[in-house]
Amino acid sequence: MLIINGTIVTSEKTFKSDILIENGKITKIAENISIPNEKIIDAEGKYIIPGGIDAHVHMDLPSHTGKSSDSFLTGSKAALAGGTTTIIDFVTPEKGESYIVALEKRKAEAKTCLCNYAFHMSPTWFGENTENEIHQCIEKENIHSFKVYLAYKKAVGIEDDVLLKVMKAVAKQNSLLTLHCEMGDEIDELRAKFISEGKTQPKYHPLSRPNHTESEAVEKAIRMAKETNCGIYIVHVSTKESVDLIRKAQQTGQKVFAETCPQYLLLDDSVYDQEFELSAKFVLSPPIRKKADQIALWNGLKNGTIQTLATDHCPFHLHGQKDVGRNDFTKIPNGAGGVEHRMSLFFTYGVLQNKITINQFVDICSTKPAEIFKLKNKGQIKEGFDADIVIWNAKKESIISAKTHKQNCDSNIFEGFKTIGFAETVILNGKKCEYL
Ligand code: DUC
Ligand code: ZN
Ligand code: ZN
Repeated sequence: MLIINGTIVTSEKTFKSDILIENGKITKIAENISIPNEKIIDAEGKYIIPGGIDAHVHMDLPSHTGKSSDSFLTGSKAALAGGTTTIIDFVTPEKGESYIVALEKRKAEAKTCLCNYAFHMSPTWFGENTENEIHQCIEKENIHSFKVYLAYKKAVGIEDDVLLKVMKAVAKQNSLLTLHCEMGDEIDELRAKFISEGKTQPKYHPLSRPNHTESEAVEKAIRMAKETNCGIYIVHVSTKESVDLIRKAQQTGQKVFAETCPQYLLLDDSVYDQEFELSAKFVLSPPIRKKADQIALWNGLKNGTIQTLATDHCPFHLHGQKDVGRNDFTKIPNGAGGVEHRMSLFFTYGVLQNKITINQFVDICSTKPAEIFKLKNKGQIKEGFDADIVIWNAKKESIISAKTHKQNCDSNIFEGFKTIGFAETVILNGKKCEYL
């Protein structure tokens, strides 16, 4: 396949060139490549960018209301439609279960995935064989990140003694610890207090998880990572205070990476001042914050404190799932979808509003997640790299709606958002995705 006349965008530069693709790889980048009988795509007037990498999604996530509504099949279709060619999901062993056994089960669930995928392993417990299993994940299973939850203590969350053991084991193998940073115990107390006072509506969800419950957890993670010499990646950073702490740690030379998500950049906490039908979809954790936090997050992306934009894609239907918590916000399954619109939202509200450059767009959506999570030959338009390529039409306008999205969910937290920019052609491992 030959792509001609397009404008290639990398982390560093923007230039016109043709691209030759053979056997799923980018084999040549040069001007005026001419090969007879090659399948030609004319990308005149379009950008050519590496396929997006969403480093944080939860397809088929079990909850008390059934699984999150996107399966690997429907969620990956939505990802591809939005220009994302690789997702990183999670393996979450039961407490006491072998990590490797859990991994095999998860691989079976992911068989229907249409795009490329990888996993983070989630240590939910630590036993005698855990260090060996972590080693096996790295050496044999291509897993390069271990994700712990400091919230959700009654389910997947861990206590500090386990966190310390995991950090030491991950540090010893020179790997990366990924963290959901929220102070679980304090949050559990606040939730119980609100419910006991009859404060049951979704608007109490953000009040039960105030900014300091995130930033204190971030502070603790940074401190313990320093003591154990462990590299860390903090998922879904949502507050100004956390950005400040992360920047300070980075300035001392500590290996701390950070991720944020479109919902924290584009929505503010006024979304909770609505009736249940409209506010329940915003029950996700951490919650939607204030405008001042949005500004700090945009600045963090611009100045490099935050390296990646992921989605924490985890949709639940309003009808039949979220509405289980109509009389108790703590029963609403946490999460929302985003994998389909991550890139178009970031392009529209980031690049087109001059908050980031188009090169940063590529870096943050694709190149950095590939580097951080060691996705070999991904995340760049470069000779020898996998041909995961998006031809990006920067002019196409759309309006996001649950009526038209590909995600399997009866609602969308970005309902009504206008987007400019669209993944017009998606090439996955050298083949054009025809069914999108
Ligand atoms: N937060 C959510 O809102 N959903 C899934 C997991 C998480 O951390
Ligand atoms: Zn999380
Ligand atoms: Zn998550």
